[in-house]
Amino acid sequence: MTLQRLSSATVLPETVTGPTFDRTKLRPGIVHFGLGAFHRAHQAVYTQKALEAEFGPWGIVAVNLRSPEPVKAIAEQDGLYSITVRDTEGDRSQVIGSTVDWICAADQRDQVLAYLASPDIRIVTLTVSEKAYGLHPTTGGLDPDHPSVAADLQNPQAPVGPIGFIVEGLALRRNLDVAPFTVLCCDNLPSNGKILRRLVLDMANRRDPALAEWIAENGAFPSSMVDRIVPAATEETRQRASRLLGVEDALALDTEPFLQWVIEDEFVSGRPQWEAAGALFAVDVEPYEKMKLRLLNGSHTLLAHLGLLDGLECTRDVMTVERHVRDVERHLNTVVKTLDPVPGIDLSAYIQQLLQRFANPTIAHRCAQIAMDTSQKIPQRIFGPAVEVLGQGEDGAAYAHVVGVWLAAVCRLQDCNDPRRDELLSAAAKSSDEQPSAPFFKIPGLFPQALIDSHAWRALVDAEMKQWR
Ligand code: CS2
Repeated sequence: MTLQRLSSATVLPETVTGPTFDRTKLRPGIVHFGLGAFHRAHQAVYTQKALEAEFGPWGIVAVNLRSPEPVKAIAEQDGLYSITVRDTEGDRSQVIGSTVDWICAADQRDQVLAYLASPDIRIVTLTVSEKAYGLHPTTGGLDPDHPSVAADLQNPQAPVGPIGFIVEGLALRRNLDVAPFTVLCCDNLPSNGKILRRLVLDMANRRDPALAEWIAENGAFPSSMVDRIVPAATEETRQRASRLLGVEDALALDTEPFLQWVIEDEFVSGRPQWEAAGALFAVDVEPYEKMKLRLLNGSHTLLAHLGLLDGLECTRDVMTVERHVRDVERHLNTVVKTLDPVPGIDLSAYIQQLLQRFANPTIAHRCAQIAMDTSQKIPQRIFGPAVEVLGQGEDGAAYAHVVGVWLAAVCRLQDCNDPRRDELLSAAAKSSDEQPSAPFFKIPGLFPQALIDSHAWRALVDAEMKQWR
């Protein structure tokens, strides 16, 4: 029997929660770039809860930059989809309906620009992944050779990348005398608001210095720390959702119960009551970002590559191997020493909670998913703290360990899913038994200079790699 698709006509079973506000009254107020799993199980959930607490014009216009598939799927479901929140206590299904419109930017650029220029849109949020920003690996500014940055510099009125869309959107607003929208980065980058501001001002400045000045004076780029483990959906995810919903949901996701969002309260044109949904507004998000990137994401990178080396599929499988658990614990207990106190957080309880989250047996978080794009993720997770502790006279062994495990996995598998794949694989092919890491340190802009210059640290990376040869 084929089931019907989830839609606004669906009568949900009593066990499933759905939006409690009148969706027909919801108006667009936020443009979100990146209709991926993370956004659907994070910002869209917070926005739904905020709307339930205090209704307002904060519907989400979900924009996917390239792939039309999720846009088509959400259109077929009237903007609705479900998440299944899973732990050992059971499965809870929630239908999320905070999305009011959906666009694939590659097919309908003008529609995206019309929204960005509209005074109704007061916030632009982003989850486009680290590699999409066009961040220069050594300067930390805009990389003019990044494909979408290059295209947007060449052709600013017909943007293709996130920075190009934001700059063009702000330029249109300035011409129309409309105040800027707040730009809220939700990707795993340190001081993500500051980084994004720098990239936007850099692109705007190359176009028209007066535009850059206007943005600098009137715009806002709060930083935010986001957290929820959301594995990529599988057929099993969708089948489970159908059983719980009684209808088919092509966008169904599994996720853990944990949910966190810490945001700098710096919005130029208002915002939803996300605190009513549990978000924390802080004057300085940096301590939270550092904690999360170094503890959660850094250990994830370690876990994922241990899994790849040992042929284990998911993080939960790695967490059943005693020596890997010890290894992750060691990493966490070393890294935590680089952190300043984080307001309201007991770091040892946070670490214990992380170990439980990684081991959640109901969440199939694939090691390969986490290992994707490691060259773009590892600077903020591992290199940053490594440079810091080397500068303080420590040996940085914990970080050399993670790097060694990563490079060993690239050499062993002779493959990786990474924008720098070709360079990494050619370094792997040149890797010798003597100094296996040497060719990787020659890849331009991959490692920071302080790590390249530390022979003692590189020897630790080599020692780690040798154990896996
Ligand atoms: C993971 C993150 O794929 C990865 O690199 O480390 O997506 C992680 O699951 C999230 O940041 C958790 O909030």
